[in-house]
Amino acid sequence: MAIQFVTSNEGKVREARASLEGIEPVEQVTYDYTEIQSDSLEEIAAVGAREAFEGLGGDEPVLVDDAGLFVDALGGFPGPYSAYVEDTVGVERLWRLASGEENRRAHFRTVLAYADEEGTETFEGSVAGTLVAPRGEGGFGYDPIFEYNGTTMAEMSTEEKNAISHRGRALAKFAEWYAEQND
Ligand code: ITT
Repeated sequence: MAIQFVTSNEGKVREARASLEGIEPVEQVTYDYTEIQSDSLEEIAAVGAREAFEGLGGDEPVLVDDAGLFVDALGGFPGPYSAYVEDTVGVERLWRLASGEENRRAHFRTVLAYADEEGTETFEGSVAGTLVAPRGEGGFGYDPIFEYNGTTMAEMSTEEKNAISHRGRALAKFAEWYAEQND
């Protein structure tokens, strides 16, 4: 059965397809679930996944991904507000803000929530890196300013990014759990 990935973000879908290839097909679905105001990505994703599962008819499993970039020197900002900050301030200006800080450490974190008739499960992944001036044409969102081991995520292929990224790690945990369920 295909998994309905409820997201407006094609980059997330590309990464999920690459990671879950041979396990389950991934269909991109748009459904405007409520993004509750919370500091917890787990809670935002789990509530969204359950609402989307029911709203879409309640017969096909759904996946929701709530992610954020957390900048150490800015107290974890933009965190759960990363999408809003990307749309308003933009990636380049967030970099300029961070470039004034001595500590340029940041991490990405994502929570995948899977909902089906049995319930809701969440899978977390994170990766630490350094903020740099934008480089690279690949990836999406904050990838051009996020460097891991000397390479920005926008300079990586989807497979390279999945091998080390927050989402790749969460998808790998999900795939392992999913395989056990369907044994
Ligand atoms: P959906 O909610 O429709 O899934 P979105 O892009 O709004 O799509 P989020 O609410 O999870 O997703 O927002 C996360 C923000 O962080 C958004 O600005 C993304 O571009 C960015 N982001 C998420 N994952 C990322 C990644 O792997 N690399 C770079 N930026 C990422």
